[in-house]
Amino acid sequence: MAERVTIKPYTGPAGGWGSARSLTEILLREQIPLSGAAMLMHQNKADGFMCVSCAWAKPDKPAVFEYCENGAKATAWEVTRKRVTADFFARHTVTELEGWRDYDLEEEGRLTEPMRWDAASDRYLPVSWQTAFDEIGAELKALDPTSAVFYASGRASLEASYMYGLLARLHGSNNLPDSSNMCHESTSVALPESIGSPVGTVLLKDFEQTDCILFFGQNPGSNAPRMLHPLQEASRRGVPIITFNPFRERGLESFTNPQAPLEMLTRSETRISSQYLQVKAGGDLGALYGLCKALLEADEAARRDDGAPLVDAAFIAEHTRGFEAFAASVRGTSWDEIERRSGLTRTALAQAARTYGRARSAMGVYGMGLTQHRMGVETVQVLVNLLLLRGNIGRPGAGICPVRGHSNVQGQRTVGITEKPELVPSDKLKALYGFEPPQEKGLNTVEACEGILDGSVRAFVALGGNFIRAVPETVLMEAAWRKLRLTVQVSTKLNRNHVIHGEIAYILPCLGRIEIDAQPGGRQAVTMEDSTACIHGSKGYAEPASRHLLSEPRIVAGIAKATLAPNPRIDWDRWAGDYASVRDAIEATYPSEFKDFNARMWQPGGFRRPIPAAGRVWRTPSGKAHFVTPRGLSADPDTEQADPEVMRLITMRSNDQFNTTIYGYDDRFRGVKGTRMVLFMNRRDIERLGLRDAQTVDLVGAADDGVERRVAGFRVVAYDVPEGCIGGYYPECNPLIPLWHHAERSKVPAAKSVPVRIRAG
Ligand SMILES: Nc1nc2c(c(=O)[nH]1)N[C@H]1C(S)=C(S)[C@@H](COP(=O)(O)OP(=O)(O)OC[C@H]3O[C@@H](n4cnc5c(=O)[nH]c(N)nc54)[C@H](O)[C@@H]3O)O[C@H]1N2
Ligand SMILES: Nc1nc2c(c(=O)[nH]1)N[C@H]1C(S)=C(S)[C@@H](COP(=O)(O)OP(=O)(O)OC[C@H]3O[C@@H](n4cnc5c(=O)[nH]c(N)nc54)[C@H](O)[C@@H]3O)O[C@H]1N2
Ligand SMILES: [Mo]
Repeated sequence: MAERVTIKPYTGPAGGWGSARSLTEILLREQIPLSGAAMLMHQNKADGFMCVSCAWAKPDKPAVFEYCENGAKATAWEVTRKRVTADFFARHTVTELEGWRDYDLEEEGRLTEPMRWDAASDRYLPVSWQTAFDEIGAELKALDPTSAVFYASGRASLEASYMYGLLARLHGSNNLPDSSNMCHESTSVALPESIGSPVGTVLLKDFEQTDCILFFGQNPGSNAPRMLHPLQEASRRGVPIITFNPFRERGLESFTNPQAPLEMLTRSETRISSQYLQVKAGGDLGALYGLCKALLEADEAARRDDGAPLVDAAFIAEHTRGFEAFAASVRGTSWDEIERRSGLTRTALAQAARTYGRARSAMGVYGMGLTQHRMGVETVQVLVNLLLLRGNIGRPGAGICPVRGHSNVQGQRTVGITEKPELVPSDKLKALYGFEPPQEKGLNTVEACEGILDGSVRAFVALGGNFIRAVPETVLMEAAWRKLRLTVQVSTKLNRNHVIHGEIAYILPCLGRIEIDAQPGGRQAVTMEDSTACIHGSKGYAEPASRHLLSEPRIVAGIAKATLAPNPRIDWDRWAGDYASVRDAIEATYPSEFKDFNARMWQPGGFRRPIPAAGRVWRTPSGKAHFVTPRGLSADPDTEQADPEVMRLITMRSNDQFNTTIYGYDDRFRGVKGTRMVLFMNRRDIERLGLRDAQTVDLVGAADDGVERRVAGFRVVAYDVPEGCIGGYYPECNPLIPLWHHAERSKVPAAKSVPVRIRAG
């Protein structure tokens, strides 16, 4: 299929008519009948299903249509009428499928029955569920348990995730990386040190009470569109929204609610950001230092002149530690260095600091633009410091708000999918199930990749996701992946990870969350935790895509029974037949988080698990919140820019994808139609490097480590981005990211400032 490529600036709002049109096209393409469209009425409702797209909070009083363009696309993607049957695999060898685009693989529709790769014919052949479980179990048993990895992608329910974590630990390792290792792990490392909680403190209602929003590196128009509603309401109340983002994202500039008829008819737009600061990639640490410096300077001046102080000294004295060291580090950093690293002027930063300093309550919201950098952890911590300076954590309208990705990624961590044994209540697991949970740290995503490259990892089981496409260092990883002894993919759709596979390879197709899950114990519901730590029940409404599909809990139970010695205290079949019994087990393991779990799961808006920092209880060793002082701005090699030909590549999402799932080749908000192979560049850089708009170029890795990294065939697009920074799409750009180029302290691949050079094609 050849798409016509057009590139022209998009000047409309996020939402609006463009959103309505884009959705209609998808429903038609997926052959969704009206009953499928009616499905959307159940989306994100207290008695409905929780969206399979992002993790944004679900209100207790939902709108009639509580879904967004991308949430509806995700629903359509799951309830599509298209099917991948055994017949499809009979027609195509796996080597042939390797040549297909990601888009074409997933467009084939839903997987329908378990398949096993057959080396002789290079085809996937149908296999019975029992044969699959037996062989997987036999292979896992034959390997050293620490050479098997159990990955999870952030979509599976709390119930499936709890069972999966237990399976890995009973098997003998903490090798439980999940997609958050590529995502908000920088948050999960930063926040416990700073405020003693691994997750955000903000609730949806804080958006109604806040006086100022600081918004860093998150693109709500594409990736959390329902968040545009609270942002729109805040903006209408006159709340300043100060945005830090190298790209001018449409969703952060203006929004028309596609579900408000009057707004649509009158084409009225709401301005979202009051100040837009186009920080350089990775320049946020510098920008945050600038905000803190301006605030401290203004505070000193105010105190001198008997004005109202801007720094909340009483809060700092009562609730925090480390202020003096941090303040000294800020004072010791020159404006010159702050401007150079951030790409922002002192004037602009001082203006933002003034706005922040005037606000009674303020919140810091952020996404991948902060976490996916080498200094990702430190940057999040300095954002917390900025909030602490004015007591902006633990009161209404204030707080820290990481915007999580996958719909249950936060919840998976809550119920034990983690490589870190200290985050697991081992004593509880021991008491409940009579075994010694492994105490050795397991592999996170980057370490799992290292183990696959050096051959120490032999088996990879994936509960969802498309690991090989999501990780960095694509070329070396694909070659090493093929040497794995066993690869098992629990999936809903065909993807790259099925066609790049190990010696023994299984595709285990599962029910999606929107589908009816009938078990011996009746029709089942599952639960998930949203970005604000609220836990919701979710019930499927659609007919399953195939009668051969099993639920994720059932598949985990099947692998567990075939792999583990029988344990009289665990009845896997009972769990898989009645998820309420899994929820009882979750409650027994985490009694304070999940008190009365089964009774509370349908509470409108979800029930919130306790977040001590939200009530100013700091679960840190000192019992106080900490101003953590980073090593200083010069610790970040990516913001040095010694060689003017080395560009910082930002890899990001279009408006037409969900991670590695490509819905289409348009990025409406960035004015691109018909292609994903674009390179957004500042016009002055285009001239400086002797290039032309619309020219075709290659990107090559600039790291001096002996590995050749190249992606060919990008079209240069002149765009409003800071000089020295360029933008391209994930996952196409992943071959350019060295595996070692990750956040130093969390090992999140640093996908937002990849050093590359441009070569005329
Ligand atoms: N429709 C849709 N929804 C999704 C997803 C999807 O792919 N499609 N993915 C889900 C997942 S798993 C996740 S993690 C989230 C991701 O959602 P986001 O956090 O929005 O992720 P990205 O699209 O990667 O882009 C991040 C934003 O950061 C900006 N940015 C890049 N570098 C920097 C920087 O150095 N500093 C600052 N301040 N900003 C920077 C980019 O311009 C972009 O606007 O969305 C979730 N929701
Ligand atoms: N360069 C670059 N790389 C990145 C990022 C970036 O910004 N830049 N972002 C990173 C981030 S934030 C993330 S979260 C990762 C995402 O990495 P992953 O979570 O591994 O990838 P996804 O693309 O979300 O996985 C898509 C597949 O999940 C399967 N699936 C969908 N629904 C279900 C379900 O209900 N059950 C099961 N079992 N399977 C299902 C389908 O088969 C589908 O093909 O990528 C990371 N990689
Ligand atoms: Mo993510």
